[in-house]
Amino acid sequence: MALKDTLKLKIDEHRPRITRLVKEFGKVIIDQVNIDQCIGGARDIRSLVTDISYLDPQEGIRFRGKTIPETFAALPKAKGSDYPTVESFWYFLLTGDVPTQAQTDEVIAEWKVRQAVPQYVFDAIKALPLDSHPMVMLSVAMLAMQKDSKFAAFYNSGKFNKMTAWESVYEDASDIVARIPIIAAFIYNLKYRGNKQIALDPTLDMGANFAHMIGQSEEYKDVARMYFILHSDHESGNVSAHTTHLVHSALSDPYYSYSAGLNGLAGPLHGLANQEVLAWTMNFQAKYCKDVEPTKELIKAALWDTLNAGQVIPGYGHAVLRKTDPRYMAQREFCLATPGLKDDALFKVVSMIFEVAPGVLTEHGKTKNPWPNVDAQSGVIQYFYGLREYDFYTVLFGVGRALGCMANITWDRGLGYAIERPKSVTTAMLEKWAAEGGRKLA
Ligand code: HAX
Repeated sequence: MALKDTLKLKIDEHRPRITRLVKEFGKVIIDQVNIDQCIGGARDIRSLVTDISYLDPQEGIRFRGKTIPETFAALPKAKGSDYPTVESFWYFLLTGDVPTQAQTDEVIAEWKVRQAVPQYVFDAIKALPLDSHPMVMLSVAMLAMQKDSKFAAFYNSGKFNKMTAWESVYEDASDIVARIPIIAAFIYNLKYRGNKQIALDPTLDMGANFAHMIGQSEEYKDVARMYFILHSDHESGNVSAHTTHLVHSALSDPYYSYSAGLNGLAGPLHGLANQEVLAWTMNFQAKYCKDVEPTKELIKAALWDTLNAGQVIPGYGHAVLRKTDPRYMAQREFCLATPGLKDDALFKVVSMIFEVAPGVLTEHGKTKNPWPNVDAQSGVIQYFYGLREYDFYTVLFGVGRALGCMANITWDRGLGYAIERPKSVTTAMLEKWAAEGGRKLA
């Protein structure tokens, strides 16, 4: 059965569960909110629902119930590779089912049709100053495509219907995930390769074609597949996923929604941390290792200098995780298993930071999680394969994150989730409730 038909069945099956929860159990309490959470970024408040992925603080991410190794093991592999195709992962994220090879091939074929990026998108990118950040280019490209949104057209058609609205979200979402690697490759070639563009290869899967379009090696095809899958989804509360969900909850179409999500991803406390990690490591080498080899002592000194300057150690800490991010470990294992990479000088420095930073952060005593997150490792791999322009790394993250954000908003519409609108209070109200020992609940 085609992906969209399977999805329809799944959504139809799921709807009664949501209806029953709201009708029969709507007033059941599942969490409470304190002043810390109210002032401190709504941390840990259980107020979002998604079945696409779940983040356990100790275990890390599960996609549709599967850990990262289980996900990689279960999905059909790309031709001649040990890694799954991104297309099979998309099917899995959307439906929760591991696709067969035939179902995967159907998605690959479907994306080939969808991936034709209109010329005006490239023109919009080119109209920007070349020294614009590549995330600006990606976000502008996303917005430029809005004019052809199928969801917006459906909304404006006068036939808008809540029950079928998800179908046009699915159409836009699929166009976005198929096109975004093509746009990213265009930005890369425009910005760093003197606009020497490479035509897409219609015989390749998404990851392999991205590698081809940025002039990369055969081995990089697996890097792209792994990278896009690892960065796809991290449940709903992170800034990029939450922003995409929030904007779409106003029935803004997927282009508006993901452009907004990308703008959130571009923050240094979120997706831009991968660029920051490389910048930190390069600065460290330039400043502390002019005439000497990097050592743990030098790294420790540099980490303390960063902390004492009131800055964060990029790539470390997490709002939910309380252990080393399994996305970090998956990339580290890739490095250890790749000839050349495991002996790479930059990998060695990053490994030394891994040995030292958790102790330093623990001694510093502020962060709740001193362990590395996904961004601490990802730049090393890109750098090794020759992607040395590290302000591009968040664009790679954005290509992967599109999969999770688009799967989520397709389901948001399928299940008819409401416009998001939390309630504000004033500081004086908090002070009053603090003095009274808590707000009196009716
Ligand atoms: N270095 C220094 N201080 C840190 C820190 C780090 N890596 N991580 C947390 N802290 C500090 C916080 O700034 C905060 O200090 P204040 O009390 O002075 O405000 C304190 O420790 C408590 O923070 P927390 O509760 O442990 O962490 P938060 O949930 O508030 O923030 C962050 C989570 C990821 C934003 C944070 O750990 C951080 O800034 N890390 C560095 C940037 C980074 O790597 N971001 C990427 C995260 C993963 C991701 O989204 N990838 O896209």
